[in-house]
Amino acid sequence: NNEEAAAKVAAANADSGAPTIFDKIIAKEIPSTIVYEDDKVLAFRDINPQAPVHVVIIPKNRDGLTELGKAESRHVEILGQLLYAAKKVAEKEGILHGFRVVINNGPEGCQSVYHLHLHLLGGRQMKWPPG
Ligand code: IU
Repeated sequence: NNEEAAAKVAAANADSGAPTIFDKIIAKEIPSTIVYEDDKVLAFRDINPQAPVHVVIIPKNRDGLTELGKAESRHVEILGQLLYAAKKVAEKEGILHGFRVVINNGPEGCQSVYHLHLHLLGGRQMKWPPG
């Protein structure tokens, strides 16, 4: 039935701790359109954009941060750096007047890649509540 199918999909998408495709994007083994990069943070255009501006912002070193729900005190600095990078990218993209930052967490939060990432969305009128 539908519930079983949904549970299977959620389980398949749960945090396994395995390396993700984002490591290959960081290593530039897979091409991506990078919009911002520094020592700690990489930001690239989402391959399946949900808004005219849709940028994925990630720590270069996952360091156990597969999802926000796994955050520990050692991650506080990188968490701040990711948010500050979101502001810098929003500025660069010309959407400082209105944008949204999203973190999907876990199967029920619709997380599909288990390397913590921020979605920066903008360039259109956002709606509330999100789906
Ligand atoms: P999510 O919050 O885990 O669902 O977000 C993962 C995002 O990564 C999603 O929006 C994908 O379109 C995006 N993405 C990507 O940009 N490049 C890739 O190679 C893969 C996913 I896999």
